Amino acid sequence: MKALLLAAGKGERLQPITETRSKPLVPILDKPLLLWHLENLERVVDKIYIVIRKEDRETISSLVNGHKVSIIEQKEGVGGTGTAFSSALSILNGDNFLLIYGDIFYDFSLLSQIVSYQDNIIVGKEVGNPRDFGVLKMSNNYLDGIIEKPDSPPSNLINAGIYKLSSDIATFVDKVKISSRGEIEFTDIINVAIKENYKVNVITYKGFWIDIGKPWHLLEANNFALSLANPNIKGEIEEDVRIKGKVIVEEGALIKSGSYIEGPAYIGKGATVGPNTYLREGTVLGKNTKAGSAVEIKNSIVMEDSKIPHLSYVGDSVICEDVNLGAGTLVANLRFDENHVKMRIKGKLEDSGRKKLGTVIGGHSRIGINVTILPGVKIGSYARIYPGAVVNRDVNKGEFFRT
Ligand code: TTP
Repeated sequence: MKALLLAAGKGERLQPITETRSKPLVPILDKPLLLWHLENLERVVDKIYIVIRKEDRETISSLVNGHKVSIIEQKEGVGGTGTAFSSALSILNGDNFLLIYGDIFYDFSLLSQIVSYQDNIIVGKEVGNPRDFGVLKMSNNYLDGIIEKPDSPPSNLINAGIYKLSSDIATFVDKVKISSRGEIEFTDIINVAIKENYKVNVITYKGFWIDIGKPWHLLEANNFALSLANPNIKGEIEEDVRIKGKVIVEEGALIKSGSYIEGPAYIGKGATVGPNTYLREGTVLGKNTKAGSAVEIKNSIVMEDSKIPHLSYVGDSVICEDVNLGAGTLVANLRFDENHVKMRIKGKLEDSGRKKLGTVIGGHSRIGINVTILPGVKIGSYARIYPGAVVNRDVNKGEFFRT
């Protein structure tokens, strides 16, 4: 069996995280999402093909070096999952194949079950907000169609972006038109095929699944990965450090005296924590990061080379690579009225569904001393925040913000 991984999306909703890295490279426990897919697919298929954007070729080629992978560039012109698929038709060769959306994170053990089925399969996942997804219509476990983002969803079962299909699906590619959002959708190819008697069985999956579309989804995916990881201390722990629960400390990391770490937490290679630093559940520090002295971090991702060196609090936040937080930077992650925190996604204010959500700071930004950042505010990459500022609105890429 072969697998086709679609990884040529723009990831606009994930900005500012995707201002400095493409979506397949967002880190889960300090490892690019794409590698999670590859390492798990390699266990169940013989060959993997990844559809990527042309501009990602160099980065992705070096990342996947050593894996059984071929790279296919998505065709130019109208984008979409259907275009990604049709860019890879020549590899099908009459065989059955897995097709996986590259921006999902789930319990990958599902894959061995999927490859064992004889029939065409689509995986359905029950969610509380089906209006945000492609919703599955079915009868007797057979798919009747996929309706994109319907106002009145026929069920809570949505398309999880995991399929096992026969190569005849390729015959329907040319029958699909551009969708209302200006893309060629793979789900439309499936819809046309079903009308012409191509049968697809629906498998309802009960395990963890998330589509990493918006910044807070990255927190949820990292939380799930932490829940599966085994505790492992490879780095150096000084005297008078307290470690509680499941904690992973990678090689070359150093935890200095007086630090208190409540797992689950992940401390990447070469990271330095402390002295006197409090890391709480859900903290993920990337390689060569610095947290402390006297810093508190809770349920947050700090990507490689970023520094939170003195007297700061960061909660429920994503700090991208090579960011520096000045002494006394404070992130607010809860509103006074305790309502859900909203975040602006592609210009539209959206309910994150979370009572606790801090900030998202894009790569290479510099935050001055004594800065306060309000809940749900995003700071673009390469931004500068003037000392003492209260950041109460989104800051653009490269902007110098002062109050
Ligand atoms: P989407 O989440 O629909 O699109 P996106 O990744 O571009 O994100 P955004 O809407 O925030 O800009 O993509 C679903 C999957 O399909 C994802 O794994 C990427 C893949 N994809 C392609 O391979 N090519 C494409 O042209 C598009 C749009 C998506």
